[in-house]
Amino acid sequence: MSKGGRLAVVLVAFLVVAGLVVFGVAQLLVPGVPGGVVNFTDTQAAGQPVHLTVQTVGSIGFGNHPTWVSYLVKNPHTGKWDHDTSWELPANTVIDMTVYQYDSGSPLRNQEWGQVQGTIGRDATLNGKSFKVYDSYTGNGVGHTFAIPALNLSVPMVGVAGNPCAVAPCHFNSPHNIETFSFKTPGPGSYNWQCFVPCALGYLFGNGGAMSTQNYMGGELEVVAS
Ligand SMILES: [Cu+2]
Repeated sequence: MSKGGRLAVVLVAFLVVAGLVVFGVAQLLVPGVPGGVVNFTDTQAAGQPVHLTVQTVGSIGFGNHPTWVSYLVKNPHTGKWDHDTSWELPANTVIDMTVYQYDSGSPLRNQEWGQVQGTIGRDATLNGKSFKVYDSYTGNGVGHTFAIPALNLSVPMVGVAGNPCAVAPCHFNSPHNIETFSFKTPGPGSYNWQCFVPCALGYLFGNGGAMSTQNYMGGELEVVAS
């Protein structure tokens, strides 16, 4: 092969490798492809409370990021657990939320996150008992928060003891806490919800990865006129 030919081969090989590296890095930076939107607008008569059930898991166990913490939602139409964190809800309607918390916890860096805020009655229930604040230095600490910044709503998700379930959806035979609370949707609009506990293990300050990726530790409330 001529010198020019060899140079061309090396150049092409270099460009291919460089292209793959750029593509690989881009893949790491691009947030997960948003999933569908689970529709809760036609699950009950107009004006009646909407029942919204989610679970939090310590590791999703499937997909592109099997080790990531995540939320899942119970699809009201199929009864199945979907890995979608965008939910279409009717405006000005009470949402009765139930959270099955399957993840472990730890003391919070910011004790504010232990407070229940923005819910109807400014409280929540933990395994049937009402509470307004959870001291994360007790029990198994707090794993996550469910927070809607636009509504000043935040509820701590109390951690479980023992071996957290490793593959979602988790079932009642794994250790879990059940929390409930209610809030009222505002007028139509798109409102993000998220977890504020830096729970993305292995990322800078725990805030990358699952914390900043749709369908893991955050999502959207798509509130529509009812
Ligand atoms: Cu979290």
